[in-house]
Amino acid sequence: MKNITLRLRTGVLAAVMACVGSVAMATEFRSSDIHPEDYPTVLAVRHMGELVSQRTNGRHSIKVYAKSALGIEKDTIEQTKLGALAMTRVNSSAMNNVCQETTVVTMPFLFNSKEHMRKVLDGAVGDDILKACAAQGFIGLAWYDSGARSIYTVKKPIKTLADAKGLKVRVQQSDLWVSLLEAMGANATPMPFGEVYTALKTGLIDAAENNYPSYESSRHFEVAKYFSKTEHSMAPEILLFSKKTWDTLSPEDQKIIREAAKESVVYMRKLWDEREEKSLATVKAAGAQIVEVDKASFQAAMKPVYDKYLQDPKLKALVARVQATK
Ligand code: GTR
Repeated sequence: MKNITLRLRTGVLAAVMACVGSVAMATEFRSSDIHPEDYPTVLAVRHMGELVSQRTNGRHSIKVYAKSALGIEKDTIEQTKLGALAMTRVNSSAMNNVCQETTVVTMPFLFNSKEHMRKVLDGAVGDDILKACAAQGFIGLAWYDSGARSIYTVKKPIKTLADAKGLKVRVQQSDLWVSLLEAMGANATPMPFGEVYTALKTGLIDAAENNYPSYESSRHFEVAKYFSKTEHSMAPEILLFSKKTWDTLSPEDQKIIREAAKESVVYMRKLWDEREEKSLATVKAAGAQIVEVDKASFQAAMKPVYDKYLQDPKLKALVARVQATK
């Protein structure tokens, strides 16, 4: 009798344990983004989530919180590091001060074209930079496109480097970005993305810089209508997973997540190319002026930025590898 009770108890306990085990393993990973629901980065992580759900039979899923619902990029990076948040999609620039190697892909006029950028990010250099972030608590899953960034102004268009002198330009919260705008002779003002519209409108800043989709979706074009094609950086987007959370997952699940992230890149690029065209048409129709600039003068001014950052042999080697990628 005693034996039977014991066996029964053990059986019940085993069933409960199995149940608890599977509950603990079924996870909804929260992922943050500052962009609106229809932005390519948001849609791409959603797509990735569908792949993860299918391939784990619903054991894992991803819930994307768009529109800064979980905070500004600097904060979501911190939360991801702590494991309070499983994933975050941010611009590589927001990681510059956290994982130094990301500075490389943010460097001014580094990529010759969209094709060059994609080739570098898809190759060993892209992978090595993603891997380097593990030391800071991040699993770099993928790079997404972010086009070329250009300066847009409220009062008058920028055509040459001299026009940038003394302008108060909002930059992302990254030391590299401060150096970059300072090298242009501008006054760099770091500030979160969500504050830029009002800052432009109230005259706190004279200018900001971004790609067409962000210029359009943020409606900055309403307050800064001169979009000068400086195309000074192609700093890509980065998709990060919390290493703390990652380390609790099985190797099989890690593989599924990695592969789904890589596949979402293909999906994202298609959306991105379409969105760039659509955004350009939207801002033009709304009266934005797209201005050609003397790009060479901007490019020449970037020497101090390279001199400063390439003092670090690690960064210097990575930049050389990017430049050697044809
Ligand atoms: C966008 C980018 C965001 C953010 C923003 C900014 O292009 O997608 O992640 O970095 O620019 O300027 O803050």
